[in-house]
Amino acid sequence: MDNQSSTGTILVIGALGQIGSDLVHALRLRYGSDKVIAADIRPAPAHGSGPYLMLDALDREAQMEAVRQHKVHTIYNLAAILSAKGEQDPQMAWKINMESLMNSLETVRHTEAQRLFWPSSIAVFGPTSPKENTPQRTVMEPNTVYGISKQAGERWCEYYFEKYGVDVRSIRYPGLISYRGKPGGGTTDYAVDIFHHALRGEAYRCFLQVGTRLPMMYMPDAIKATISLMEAPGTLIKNRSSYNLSGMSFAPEEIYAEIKRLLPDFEMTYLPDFRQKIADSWPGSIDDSAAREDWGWQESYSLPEMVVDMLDQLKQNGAYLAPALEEKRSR
Ligand code: NAD
Ligand code: AKB
Repeated sequence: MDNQSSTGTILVIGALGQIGSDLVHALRLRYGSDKVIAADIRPAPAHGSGPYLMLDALDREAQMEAVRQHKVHTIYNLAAILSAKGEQDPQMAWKINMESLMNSLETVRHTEAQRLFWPSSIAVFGPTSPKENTPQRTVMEPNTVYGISKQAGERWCEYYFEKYGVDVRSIRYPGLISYRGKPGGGTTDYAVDIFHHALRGEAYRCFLQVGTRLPMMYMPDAIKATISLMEAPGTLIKNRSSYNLSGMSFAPEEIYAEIKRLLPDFEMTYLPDFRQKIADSWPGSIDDSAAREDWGWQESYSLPEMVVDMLDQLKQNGAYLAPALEEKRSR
């Protein structure tokens, strides 16, 4: 398991978000609850299952202190403002996305921490990038503040690896679909919202229009990719900016048809909003051959398999009965 099994702990910043909820769970199962410290700017959840720190990723000293005090060997920094929310306050999105990354890069550079995971996104691509099978290296002219921050972040990751030897690893996640955590203000959020509405017996109004095909991935695949990238020997990691990663691609009407196959009464209508323009600037599919070749990436879930599992999991834990996701987004 490489350095992941050494003494010390793992620090997950932004742990209460959509990815953090699943990642902390998976890391605790793998390495032990006491070895994984969840941290977020929000207070500890009522039913936490391991160590928790309230931490502002913009506070560099606090990040360094947490690493020293808890003998952290690996940081996963997930704190960010996503694409749709970012367009509502570009200055804030730039500040949080860039400063939290710089603080983690500097923390790993100047402390005993040995490794950093920082997620990028398909949002690094823009309207001038090839739309289908978008290559690992190609034209990248993102036109959202989120995409610009992710592209700049990738450059900084590579810079810190080349210049200071910081062992930073990254994935360009597609839109992620999960049953444990709820999405936090992205353009692909509809692909999670739709399940909650369908299970509550409500019609769903999709904010993207018919034909908007985007790269997506089921969260168990994203977690598997993340842990396998982080456990891979450094010699296999040939890319220190960020790896393209692909699971599936679909348009709203395709996921709707899969859900309707299992819940025949479910109905969906379309009312595109400002997120349509963001979605239109992103690829429809991704070439992830570098991740497959370098560290053996292989997805497990197709669209039909993901839909069956999402509905089963949400039914089992009753999560679809939670308040509407729109409430979270408007905070
Ligand atoms: P999210 O919005 O659900 O979670 C982000 C978490 O960061 C939240 O819990 C928030 O409270 C926390 N946070 C915000 N500011 C903070 C600060 N200053 N200090 C500490 N914590 C802070 O986001 P997510 O979907 O879990 O995404 C995590 C990362 O993965 C982000 O970098 C995002 O850009 C990237 N990503 C996500 C997706 C996706 O589909 N979810 C796709 C591509 C990339
Ligand atoms: C978003 O829609 O902003 C995210 C992403 C693809 O980065 N899900």
